[in-house]
Amino acid sequence: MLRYLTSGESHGRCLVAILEGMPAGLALDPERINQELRRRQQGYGRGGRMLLEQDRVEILSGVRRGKTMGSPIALQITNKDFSIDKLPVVTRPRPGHADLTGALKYDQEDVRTILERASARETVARVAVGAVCRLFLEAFDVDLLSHVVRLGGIDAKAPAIDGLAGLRKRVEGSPLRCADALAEKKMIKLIDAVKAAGDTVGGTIELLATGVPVGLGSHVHYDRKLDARIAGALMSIQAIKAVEVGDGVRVSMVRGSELHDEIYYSAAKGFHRRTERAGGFEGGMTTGGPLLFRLHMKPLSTLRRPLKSVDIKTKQPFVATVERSDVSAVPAAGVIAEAVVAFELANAWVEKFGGDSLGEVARNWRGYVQQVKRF
Ligand code: EPS
Repeated sequence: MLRYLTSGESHGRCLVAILEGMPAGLALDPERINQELRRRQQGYGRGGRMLLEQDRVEILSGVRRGKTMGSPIALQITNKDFSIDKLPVVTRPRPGHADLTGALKYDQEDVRTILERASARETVARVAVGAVCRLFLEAFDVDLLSHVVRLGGIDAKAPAIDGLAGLRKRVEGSPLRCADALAEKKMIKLIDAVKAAGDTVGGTIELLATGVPVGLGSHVHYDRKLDARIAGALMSIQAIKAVEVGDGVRVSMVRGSELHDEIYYSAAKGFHRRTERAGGFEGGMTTGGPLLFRLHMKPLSTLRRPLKSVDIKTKQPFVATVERSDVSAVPAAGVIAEAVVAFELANAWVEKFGGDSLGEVARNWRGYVQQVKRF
């Protein structure tokens, strides 16, 4: 089993993660982690903080001579904006943020105690963990990619691209991680307009994973269903309000005959489907097809345009004015989603194939792939 903890506040000294259970022998180049951290910082619509920070990881333990040791891996990313003790007391909770609810629950008169940890800056640590898991999955040719398919009311056309390599070319380097250049232009215009209005805007991200074999997760018990585990992990990303697997909400609107992926067999391909509407899951197990998730992100709750709220000390209404925020962090949420899915897949992989070293896991995986082929 893999597990991890994150620690750290938005304006604290640093963000920290400990990943436990990663098999020994995986080559771990810190630059690959830094690459993922950089991807998380990108995206049109982000605010001033991303100009300030240059997130870089320090690997504190669990790695010797560039390879994992099988021991817990401690990762640390230092905040340039380490100002938590100097920042003023906050008594004005933002609608939509954890501010008021957290202050009531934790009995805090200073909302800062809550918002510092609730901030999406915590995802720096999750992306670092996900980057390690991604390297592990790469050893088995598993690939993951997210792209933005909606921003505000603007939909991107589904790209007619076969495989993740083609999609990656279109998405990486695009300012909104969007494969539809025409829609992206409109999205950028929308972000500019929303920014001028002091407002924020959300969007939808599609996430794909390929190379996942049949049979990760299990139908036998609710907490082993991998689609549910991944959906839960995606829902835990700040500002995500809905997650779809495969055709998602559409399944309630069509007939069974229009939905289910029919099964075929040929000597060359073995068992296969010609459609992938199930998103790569049946019975909580991976089918061997590509995984598809869609995540819906709400507009961020730090906005310059005033929303009605009440000061928790004076109990007087006020209209908030906030200086620094992102107008949209939808592309970044996609990168974070890749990281959390990478962790869940790596965890399911270690559960299924076991092993304390990368070689042992690989041996078990190869044996299983042969077993499925013989079926
Ligand atoms: C973030 C850092 C934050 C925000 C954003 C995400 O920096 P700061 O609060 O100093 O401007 O840009 O945080 C939120 C969206 C939030 O709700 O707190 C980051 O590193 O991703």
